[in-house]
Amino acid sequence: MTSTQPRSTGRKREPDRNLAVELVRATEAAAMASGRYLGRGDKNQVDAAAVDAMRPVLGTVAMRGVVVIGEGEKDEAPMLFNGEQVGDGTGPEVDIAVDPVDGTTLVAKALPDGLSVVALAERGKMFDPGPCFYMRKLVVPPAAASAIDPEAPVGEIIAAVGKALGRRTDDLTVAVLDRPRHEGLIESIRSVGAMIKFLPDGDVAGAIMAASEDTIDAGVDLLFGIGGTPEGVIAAAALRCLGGAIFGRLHPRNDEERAAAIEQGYDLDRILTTTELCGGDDVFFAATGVTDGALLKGVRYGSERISTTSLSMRARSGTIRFIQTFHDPDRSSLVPPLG
Ligand code: VTB
Repeated sequence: MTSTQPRSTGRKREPDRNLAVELVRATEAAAMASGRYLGRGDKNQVDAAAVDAMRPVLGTVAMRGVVVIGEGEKDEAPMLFNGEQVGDGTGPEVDIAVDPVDGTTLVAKALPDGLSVVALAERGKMFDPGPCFYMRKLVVPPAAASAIDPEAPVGEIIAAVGKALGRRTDDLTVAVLDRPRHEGLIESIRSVGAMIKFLPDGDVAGAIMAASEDTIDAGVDLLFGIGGTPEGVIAAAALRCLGGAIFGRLHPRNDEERAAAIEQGYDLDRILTTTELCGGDDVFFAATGVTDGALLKGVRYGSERISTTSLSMRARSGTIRFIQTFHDPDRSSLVPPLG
């Protein structure tokens, strides 16, 4: 006899507000503004347009947010800097991570998978990257999350993921940022017969593709390599919603950074798990495609409407939404005026 009972984990609650749906408006605005600079070769223009457009929309979201992953003090960015308070001053206290465009160079050069991204977690639950610019990352899909030893050699990890997915190693595709520092890693991947998808930039998109086995068919099965620590935290927020796992180890660029990290109490040998990078029950994630990619379609500027494609996800409910939106430039406040 088949059960007619809906599957339930017993964790359901009364329907409530899903901030991820509101956050999409912020990533849509950033995508529409920055997408105008497609192929113009200037990544700073891409970033500035995205930040300018995103910030006022975040101000309307019912949250008391503090930016913990922002534009950073490094370029003395006047907006969405670390520590800035965002939101309308009501609602939950949250940590907020923004990447107005992950892959500004992707947009400047019209390469795939440039995204605008925002993630929220409960206050104090996002990992603070401190001085640690890079992190060595491994991302695996849900079925492999508890089946691998992140300290094992690359070939063994790929084989374990294959086994967990019921797939042959040489049928798997590994996403890797295309950088000289990954030469050894690339050799190890090739030596076990797996395929490689090189990412010119943008390992948040790569992590989502790797973790989204049964939701987004992007042709990527795992991700390896050294990328930004902030992007690792943002990827962890996405994985809390999607399932799958990220394992990260801080990777200082030089002795000075190593010393600063140790001095500030970071353990450089420790493998950070998904929940250590982004904890708590309430995690929200939104992303909008700026350039066309395997994950999302880029912005289209039509004669009547501008269209955007976005991803909106929430960890507590596990809901994953793809949202296609048609914006009227004459009526929508999300559409920035043409400069
Ligand atoms: C990484 C990656 C990002 O830039 O931070 C990369 O995580 C920078 O690495 O997604 P390099 O120093 O090797 O360029 C991105 O690709 C885009 O911001």
